[in-house]
Amino acid sequence: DNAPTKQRKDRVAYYYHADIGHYHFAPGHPMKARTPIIPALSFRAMTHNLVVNYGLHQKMEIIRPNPATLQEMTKFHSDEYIDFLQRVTPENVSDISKNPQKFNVGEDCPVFDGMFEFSALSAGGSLAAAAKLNRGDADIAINWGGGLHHARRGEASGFCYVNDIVLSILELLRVHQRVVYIDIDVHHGDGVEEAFYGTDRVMTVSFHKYGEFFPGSGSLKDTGMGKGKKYAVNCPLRDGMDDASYKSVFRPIMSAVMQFYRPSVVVLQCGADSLAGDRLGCFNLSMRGHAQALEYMKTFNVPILMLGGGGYTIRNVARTWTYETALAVGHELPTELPFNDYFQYYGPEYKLDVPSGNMENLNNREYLEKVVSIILDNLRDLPH
Ligand code: ZLS
Ligand code: ZN
Repeated sequence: DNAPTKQRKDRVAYYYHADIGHYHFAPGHPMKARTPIIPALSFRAMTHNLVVNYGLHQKMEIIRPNPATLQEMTKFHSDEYIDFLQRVTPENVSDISKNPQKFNVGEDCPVFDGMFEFSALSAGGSLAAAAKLNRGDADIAINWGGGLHHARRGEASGFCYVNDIVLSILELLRVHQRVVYIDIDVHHGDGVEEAFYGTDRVMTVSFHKYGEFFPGSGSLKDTGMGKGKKYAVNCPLRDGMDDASYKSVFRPIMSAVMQFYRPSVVVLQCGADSLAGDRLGCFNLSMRGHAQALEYMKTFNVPILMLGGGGYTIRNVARTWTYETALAVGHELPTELPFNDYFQYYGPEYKLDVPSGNMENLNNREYLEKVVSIILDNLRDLPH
């Protein structure tokens, strides 16, 4: 069974709470409709429904997480901010805080009913998943309700209120000396990078669209500071990244990270807004191109915490995360979609695959080679 060519059979723990699929951000907000902007709702439920109808629940342990407690959230967030999140409602937002702008709630991060409960469930799932890996009780733990990488210590940002990723990495650091964080959402993983910018115990690696795009950070030159210098990696990309281009940057960079840094656990944020046809994204990845990140990281035989993130063409998010769940358990899926509660959303093809589109790729080979070579030079300087 140890033959290197053979895929290891992983023990997978999958965290899902039925409530996570059913929050509505704000009336009049486009995401309350069938095509949510904010990844809080239907597509978590849609993914889970597809996972179950493919029979994947029989191949892994399904666990219903508890909401994260205030004490757990304040391991990263400030007391004042968590207190605000817990108490604020759409009705009292103007009374409760003289200055709600202080916590950056507003257009991108509306105060909606259940906002705190939603965030607590998202964080509770990621925390429980991290603890499961810490105990050695699973090889891969999945929380599609997590991955909210923009939330900061004292404020909300980019549809994210509580940073479940930072919290779960803090949990992993109780047992693991070195943690690698990989972010394949189309947006820069700024909140996680910032939290660990000054430490060498977490290496953050983000692949994202850079240039006139939210949140604006994540340039090649941002590599960490103090003890954390060289332990933040940013791969800035242009519109139209296709599968081959993505692979040509992801593999050499992650190979060097794993070789030089030698982490004992990997956290993979699987934001699906890097797929072709995403409503907010601008990349051109197919489902299989997106999943090659996980496929490649599995070959290192290190435990993996898989998290969700963005994704705004919901039928494609559900397809891709279901496929990645199957990849985690090592089970091949028929491309014909099984009947499920959301079947009509998958027409007219009713197939599993998300194909790439025909958009122009603004990342030419020279550009990508240059980016990779600068990143590899930085990594070679690490103490080893
Ligand atoms: O990574 O670009 C921005 C900031 C603005 C433009 C939008 N307005 C509303 C605020 C100011 C500069 N925000 C981004 C945030 C993207 C967050 C990605 C999260 C993640 O995928 C992880 C989960 C943005 N892009 C698009 C919108 N906001 C946006 C589009 C449409 C709407 C409706 C609801 C709200 C206001 C009108 C909104 C936001
Ligand atoms: Zn995103």
